[in-house]
Amino acid sequence: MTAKVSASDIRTSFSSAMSAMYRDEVPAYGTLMELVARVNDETLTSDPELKARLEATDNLQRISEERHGAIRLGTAAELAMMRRIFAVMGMCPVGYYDLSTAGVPVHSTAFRPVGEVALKHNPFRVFTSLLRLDLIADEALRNEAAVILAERQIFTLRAVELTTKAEAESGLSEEDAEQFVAEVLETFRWHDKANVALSMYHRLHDAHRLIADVVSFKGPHINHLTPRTLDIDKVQALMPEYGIAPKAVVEGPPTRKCPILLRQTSFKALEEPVSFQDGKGGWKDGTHTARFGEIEQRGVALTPKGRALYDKLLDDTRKVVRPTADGSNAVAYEAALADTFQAFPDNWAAIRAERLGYFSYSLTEKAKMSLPSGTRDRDTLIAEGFIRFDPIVYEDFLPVSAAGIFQSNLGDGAQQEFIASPNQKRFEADLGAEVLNEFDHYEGIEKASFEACLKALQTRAA
Ligand code: OOG
Ligand code: NI
Repeated sequence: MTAKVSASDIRTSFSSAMSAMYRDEVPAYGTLMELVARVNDETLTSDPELKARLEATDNLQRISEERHGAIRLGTAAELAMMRRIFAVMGMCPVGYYDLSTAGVPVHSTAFRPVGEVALKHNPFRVFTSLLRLDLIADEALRNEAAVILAERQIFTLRAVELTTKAEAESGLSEEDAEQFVAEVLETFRWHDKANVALSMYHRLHDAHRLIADVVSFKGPHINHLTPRTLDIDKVQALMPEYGIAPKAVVEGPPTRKCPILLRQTSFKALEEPVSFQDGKGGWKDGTHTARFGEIEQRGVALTPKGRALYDKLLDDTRKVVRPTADGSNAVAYEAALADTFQAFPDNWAAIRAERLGYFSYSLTEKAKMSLPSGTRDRDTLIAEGFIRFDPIVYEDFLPVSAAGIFQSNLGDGAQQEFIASPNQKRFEADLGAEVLNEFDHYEGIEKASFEACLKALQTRAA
C-alpha cells in the first residue's frame, strides 16, 4: 500500500493553488497581498508583545499563509458533493448563516479545519452559500433557473472519482492528491462564457443579482480570497495608495486594544467582460460584476455570553446610525460604534474573568521549574504565575458582516427585502450532514488546554 498524504497537506496545496489562480485572474488580489504582508511585518516589528504571544502559541507561522474564500452554489446536489470534496482536505461544515434577513437569498456554512493541530497547520476556509430559489417570487423564473442548474456539472469526472477513492481508501497517494488538487481547482475557475443568453441573464439579474451570478455560469467561480492582517485600520488607510478603493466602513467590532471576533473590509467587485449565448450558436458581448477583494483581522472567539453582548452592542449602534452603501455617514457610524462598544471590556484579564471569550491555557516557565502547592484552581494557578492564558482565535464568520460584504458588491438599488426564514434543517438535509456548533468547538479547545496543564503538573508531582 502506498503512503497517504495527510488531509492537512492536501488542504495546504489546494489553498496555495487557489491563491496562485486568483492572483492570475484578479491582479488586485496580488496587490492586496503585498500590502497585507507589508503591514503585518510592520505591526510585528512595532508590537513585540504581540509577536511573542503569536510565537508562544505557535500561531505566527500560519498567518502569512492564511486566507478564506467564498463560493455560491446552486443545488443541494452541488452542496453535498462539495462537502465530500472538502472532507478529503480535512474541512468540515461549521456554523449556519441565514442571510435572507439581510436581503440576500442564500444560506451558508463555512468549511474549515477543526481542532488545534489542523488549524495551526493551515486554517484555510471557504464560506459556502446555497442559493435559495424558494425565496424568488416569480414562479416561472424559479422553474427555469432550476432547469438550468440541474443541467450543469460543476465537478470534473476525475474530481468525483478521486473523492470516492479517498473515501474508500481513507486518503490519497501523493500522485492522486496532486491530481485531486488540480481537478478540484477547475470547479472554482472563472468562466468568461456564460451558460445562458443575455436576455435570460437580464431576467435573472432583475430578480436578484446574486441569482444571475449563480445560475448564469458553468461553475461557482471563487468570488474573493481574503488574506488575514494584523492591523486592518492600517491596510484600509493604505489601500488608496495602492490604487484600491475600499468599502466605506470596516464591518464588525470597532478598533480595540484586544481584538474580538472578526473585522473585515473589501474593495468593490470588478466589471468583467463575459460572452453570452446568442441563441444561434454564437456569442454576444456583455459584462458581469462578481469578483472582489477582502481583508480580515481576527480576534478572540467569544462565548455565547460574549457573543450576545457583541450582538446587542452592534444592534444598539445600528439603531443610532445605519451605515449607508455610499459611505456618506461612515464617520458618524464609526463614532457611534466606538462609543457603544465602551461597554465591552478591553483587556484580556477582564474578558476572561467575565467569561466573555475563550482562552487556551499553558504552563509558564515558572511552572516548569517549580510546582504549585497542590491547587487545581485555575484562577489561583494563574494568579500565582503557573499558568498563562492566550486568546483563542475566532475561526468563523459573522452574519451581519457577511451581509455587509454581499451588499457592498450588489451595487446600488439592489437592496431587497425577503421574509426572514432561517432553515438550518433544510440546509443540513441538502448538505447531507449536520453543521458543527462553533461554540462547542471552542469550549472543547479551551477545556482540553487546561486539562493538559493539570496533567503535566500531576505527572511531574508524582
Ligand atoms: C460571501 C460573503 C461572506 C465573509 O467574509 O463574511 C464572506 C459571498 O459574497 O459569497 O465571505
Ligand atoms: Ni469573505
